[in-house]
Amino acid sequence: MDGLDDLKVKYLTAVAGVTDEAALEDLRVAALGKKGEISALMAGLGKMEPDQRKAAGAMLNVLKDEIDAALRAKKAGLADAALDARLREEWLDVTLPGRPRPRGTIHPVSQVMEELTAIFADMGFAVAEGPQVESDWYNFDALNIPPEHPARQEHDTFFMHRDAGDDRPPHVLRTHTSPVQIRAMTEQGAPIRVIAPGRVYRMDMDQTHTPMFHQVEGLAIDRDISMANLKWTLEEFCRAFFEVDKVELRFRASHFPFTEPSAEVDIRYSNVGGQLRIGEGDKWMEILGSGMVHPKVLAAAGVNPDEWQGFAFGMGIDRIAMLKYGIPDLRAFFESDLRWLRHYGFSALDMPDLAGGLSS
Ligand code: 2NM
Repeated sequence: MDGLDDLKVKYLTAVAGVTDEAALEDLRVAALGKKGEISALMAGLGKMEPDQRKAAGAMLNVLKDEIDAALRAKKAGLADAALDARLREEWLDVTLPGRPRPRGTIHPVSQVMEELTAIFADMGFAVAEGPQVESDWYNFDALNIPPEHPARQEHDTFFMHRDAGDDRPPHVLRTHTSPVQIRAMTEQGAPIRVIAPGRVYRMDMDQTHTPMFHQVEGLAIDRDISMANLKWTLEEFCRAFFEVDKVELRFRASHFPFTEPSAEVDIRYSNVGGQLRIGEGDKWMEILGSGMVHPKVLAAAGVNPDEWQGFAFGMGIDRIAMLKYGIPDLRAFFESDLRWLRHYGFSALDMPDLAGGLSS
């Protein structure tokens, strides 16, 4: 059979010169495809004499295998080259230093809120939230503070605007988070265990007061909750929060409109050269107010006081943050001074949890 050497040279040269897979596929079709040159020659074998056919068939098969092998080798070569090019392009230097951490910090108030939420959650308290602009009913009346009650003046309330001629009582910036507990009791009924941390507002501004500050209040209502449960809960909280084995609390009789009986709670501490230590020494510091929720307050929230009773307490978050982290000046809390925030702020990765020992 003539011309096979020419065919061989033609295709092997073409295959060698190809630089992409599409051109290679075109070549394969031209040579070995159904209507390709080699296939056409194969089809011609039928018209030959048997001897001739045998010899020509063998030669064609050898040529076909050679071209096929060349095509496959080239295809593999192109794939390797493509992979090499990708690997050259897509590289990563794992010896580079890590990216710098975000430079913002967690404010001590946020940190303390996370801490006390973790502690009370561990004791079965859910977190409740509510609006900061409240009706005077939720902020005062429901809490057994009627309109003529002196506590309304004592609270130095911020009132919202009312149009002239609108005689409805104005809304207020909440003066405590107690309205959140009223809403929670009204919505969920009893039994209930919630804490309400958040911003509160009173028209007061001096060394130790800012017009906006933070409070957490707690509420536990069930059939037989007593002052004993209150005392244990607060001691357990202080032990966990101040991270000391021994705490001592002192309950002093007091008066709030929304609790009966009421008690202010002091914690034992010492002051050694300006270093405050909780749980030792002979000094007492007031840290919170508390009591058994007044029957009128339960009734206002739709909870039957003949069936249910419980304790409530409230404390200032900013003050216990200053105490725990040795921060001297309250007013700096809300000045957004970056140097102060970097100094007293916490890492965002430093989320408090009880298993990790809160602030460790
Ligand atoms: C305090 C002191 C004593 C208190 C009462 C209630 C409610 F809504 F359940 F009646 N919440 N918080 C309470 C009781 C707050 O803060 C010094």
